[in-house]
Amino acid sequence: GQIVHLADYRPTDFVLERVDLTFDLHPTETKVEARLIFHRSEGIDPKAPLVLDGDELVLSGLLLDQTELPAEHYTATPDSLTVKDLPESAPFELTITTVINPEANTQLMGLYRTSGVYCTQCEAEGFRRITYFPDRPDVLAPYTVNIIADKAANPLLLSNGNFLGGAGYGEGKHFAAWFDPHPKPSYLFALVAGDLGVVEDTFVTASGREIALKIYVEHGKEPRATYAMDALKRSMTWDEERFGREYDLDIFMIVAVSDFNMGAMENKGLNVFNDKYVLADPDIATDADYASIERIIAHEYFHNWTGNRITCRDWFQLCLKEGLTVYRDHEFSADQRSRPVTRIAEVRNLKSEQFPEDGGPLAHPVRPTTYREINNFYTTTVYEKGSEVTSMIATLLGRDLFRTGMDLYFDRHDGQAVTIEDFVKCFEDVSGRDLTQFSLWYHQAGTPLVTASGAYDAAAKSFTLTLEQMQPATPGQTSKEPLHIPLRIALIAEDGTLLTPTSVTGAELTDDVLHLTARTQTVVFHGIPSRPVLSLNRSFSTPINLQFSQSAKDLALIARYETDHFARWQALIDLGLPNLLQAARDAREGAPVTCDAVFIDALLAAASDESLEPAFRALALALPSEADIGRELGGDNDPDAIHTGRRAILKQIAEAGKDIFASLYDSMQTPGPFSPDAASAGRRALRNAALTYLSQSDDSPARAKAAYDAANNMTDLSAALTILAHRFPDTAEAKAALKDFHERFTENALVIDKWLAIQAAIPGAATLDRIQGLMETPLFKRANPNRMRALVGTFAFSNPTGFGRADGAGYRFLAQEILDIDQRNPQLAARILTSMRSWRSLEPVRADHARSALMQIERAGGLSTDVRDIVDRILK
Ligand code: B3K
Ligand code: ZN
Repeated sequence: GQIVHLADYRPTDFVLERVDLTFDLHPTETKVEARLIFHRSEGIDPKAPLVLDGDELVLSGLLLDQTELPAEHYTATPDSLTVKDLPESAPFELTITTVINPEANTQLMGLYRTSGVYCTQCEAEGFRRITYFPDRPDVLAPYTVNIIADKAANPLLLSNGNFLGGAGYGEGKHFAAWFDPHPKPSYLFALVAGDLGVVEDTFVTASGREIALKIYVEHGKEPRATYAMDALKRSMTWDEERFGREYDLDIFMIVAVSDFNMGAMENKGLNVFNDKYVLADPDIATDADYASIERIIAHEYFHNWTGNRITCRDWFQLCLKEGLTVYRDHEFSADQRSRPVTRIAEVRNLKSEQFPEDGGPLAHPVRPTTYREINNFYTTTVYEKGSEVTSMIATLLGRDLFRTGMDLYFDRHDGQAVTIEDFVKCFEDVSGRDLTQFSLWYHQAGTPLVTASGAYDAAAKSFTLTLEQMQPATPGQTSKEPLHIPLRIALIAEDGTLLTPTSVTGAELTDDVLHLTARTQTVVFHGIPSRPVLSLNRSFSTPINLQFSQSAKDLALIARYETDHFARWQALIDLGLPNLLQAARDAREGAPVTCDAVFIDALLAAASDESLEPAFRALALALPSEADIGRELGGDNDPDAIHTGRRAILKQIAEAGKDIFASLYDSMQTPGPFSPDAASAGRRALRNAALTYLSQSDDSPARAKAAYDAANNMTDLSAALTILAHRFPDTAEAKAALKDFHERFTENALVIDKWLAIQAAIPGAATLDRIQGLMETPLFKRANPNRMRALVGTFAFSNPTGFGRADGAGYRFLAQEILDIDQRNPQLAARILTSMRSWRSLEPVRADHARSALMQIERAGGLSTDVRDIVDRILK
C-alpha cells in the first residue's frame, strides 16, 4: 500500500463509453468477459498507454476490436493491465477475460459466495478483483450484464438496472441480461445469483410510474422481510416529499446475505444487505433492531440520489455521499419517530464513537487529504461528523434555503462525479453567504473546545457572554484556524420563560443561532430584565466539547423548563457527569462514593414526568457509559474504578427511586399484540430501564428471572437476559436463562449473535475465559463477520473491565485474534483493531500491556495494508 494524496488527483486519459460484462458463474472458476469501449480524452498524449487496475487477477484473454492482441502490446500483473499502441483518436473495444474463484474469496470483496449464493461487494475497490478496469469513482458508464449459471442452483440471476430478458442456455444452464442506463462508477456494480425467497410489492411514484419492489431473503424467511419493505416504501415517499427525489428505474431490489463486511451497500437498483438489517419479527428483533433496519434501508435508498446519481470524484470526497446521506437518514428518522429522541440517540453515538476517534491517534479530517488504505476511511468521522457538518449548513441557511441549495446541487451535478467544493458552492450560490471559513469543518480534524463564561449586569439589564474556541492538535495538523460555529442558544428566566434580548452586539444572532467566527468573542445581550440561565448548544447544533460551569440549580432549571428537549437531556447529563467522575476517583482511592441529591432529584423527576415521552425518560436514565466516563476523565484511566464508581451511583439512584421504578415497571406495559412503533418501543425502553435500576437494589435475581420468563418479545427477553448475565452472572438463574436462550434460538444465527454479545459484555476479568470457551462452540463461525463482531467486537469495544483486565490478557487475546482474522478478512481485522485507539488514556500498567500487544501485531509478518495502516497510526 502506497500513500495516496488528494493533491495528486488527475482526470483519466481515456473515457469509458460503455461496459458489457458476461459472467459464466462457477463456484471456483467463474469466467468474466468484460467488453469495454474507450476513447482518448481530449488533449492527452496520443501515445499514452491505458492502465487498468486489478487485484489478485490472472488475465486469460485480451482482444482489441475483436482481434487477439499480441503479447508485446500489453503487460499484465495481478494488480494492473497496461495496454500500449492503442488507436489515437477512434473509439476502440477491449475484451478482457479473467477467471476468478468466488469460493476462495474470504475477504468478501469482489465476487464471493455466502450460503451458496453468489454476491458482490465492490466499494471501494472490489471491482478490480473481478476484472481489469479503471476502478475509480469518476469513471462512469452504462452497463449491460449477462449472467450464465446452472439453473437449478441459481434460479435467480440479478444485476443492476432493468431486466432485459433471459432464456435457457443448454447443459442445465440459463442466462439473464440486465441493462443499467444510468452511467455509474464500478463501485456500484452488483451481481447476485442463487436460490432465494422473495417479498414483492409496488410503489407508485409522484409522477405516476409504477416501480416493482423486491426483497430477497433465504427461503422461509419471507415474513421477516415485511418490516423492511414497509420501511422502503416510507423512505421512497419521504424522499419525494422532503427532497423532491423520485426513483429512476423500473425495479428496486434488496438482497439479504449472511456474510457481509458492513451494514449494507447501495449498488444501483440492487442493494445488498447484511441480513441483520433486513430480517425482523418480534420474536427475533429488538426495538433497536427495528430502528436500525428502518434507518439503514432508508440510508441505502437515499444513496440513489446522494451517491449514485451524483457520486464522488475520488475517495477523498467520501463524505460527499456518506455525510450527506447520514444527514438524510437522520432527518428521515426524526420525521418518522420523535425528533428530540432520535437526536439524543445520535449525539450519544457521536460522543461515544466519533469524539474518541477525533481525539485520538486515528483522528482525520471529514475530508482527508491522504490515505494508505481507503477501506480504513469508512469512519465515524466521515459518516457522523460528516452528517453534523451537513446539518450545520442547514442550520446556517435555514430549512428552506437549505432545500433550495439541495435542489441546485441535484440540478447542477446530476450524472457527475464531484467534490465537496462543488457541494458547498451550491449553498453559497443560493444564500449569498461566504462559506469559506465554514468549510474548515471539512479540513480540520479534532473536536473543537468552546469555553464560555457569562456575567449579568442588573443595572444595565445586559448579559455578557464570553466565548473562546480552541482547536486541538491532531495527527499531521498542529496549528488551526478558528471555525464558523453555529451555536444555538436560549436565555431562560428563573420562572422557566424564554428571555428575548432587545438587541445583541458582538456576534450575529439569527433566531436562536449565534454565529461564532473569531477565536474569542464577547457577546452582549441587551434588554434582559433578570439574571438569565443559559442553555448552550441546543439540539447539539454543533459538534463541540463545551466548557461552561453552571450551577446544579441552573442545570436543574434547564432540565425542567427547556422547550428544546435535547437540551433538557443534556442538562441531566451535565448534572450527573461530575458525580460519575468523582465516583471513579473515589473508587480508585477506596473512598466511599456519594451522589449529589440535586442530580438524583432531577433525574427521578424526569423519569416520572408524564408530560415527557417514555423514550426520552428512558434515555435520561441511561447514564453515560464507562467508556464515556473514561473519555471525560481524559487519562490515567482505571476501568475497574470507573466501573465500581458508576455502579455505586446507579445503586444510589436505584435506592432513592425504588418506588418510582416499581410503578414505572407496572405502568409501562404495552398491552395487545407487539408493535414496533416508536411510542411502544419507548414504553418498553422505559420499563426495561426501570427494571435495570430495580435489579441494582435487588439482592436476588428473582425479579429479573420473572421478567425473563414473562417476556413475549425479543426486546424484553434480551433486556432481562442482560440483567441476569451482567448483574447476577454467577447465579443458577443466569446460567439457566443463558442455556434456555441458546436452546430456543440455536437455529437463528442473528439471535445467537445477541447471546454472544450479551456474554461478551459481562463486566470483569472472568469474561475472557468465557469468550474463549464460546469460540469453541459449533455455533461460532470464525469466517462470519457478524459472529466475530458480536463476540470479539463487543468484548473489545464495549467491555472496558473485561477487555481491559489489569494483567493485559484481554489485549494479548485481541492481538492474536487480529492476526488470525487478518489472514482471511483484512477489512474486518482492521475495523476490530480500532477498538485499541484510546490505549494511551489508560493507567500506566494497562497502557504498557496494550502497547506490547500492539507491537506484537506490528512486528508480525504478512500483515495486510489495512491492519498495517491502523496499527502504525495507533502506535505513532
Ligand atoms: N457505501 C457503503 C459502505 C462501503 C464500505 C466499503 N468498505 C455502505 C453505506 O455507507 O451506505
Ligand atoms: Zn452510506
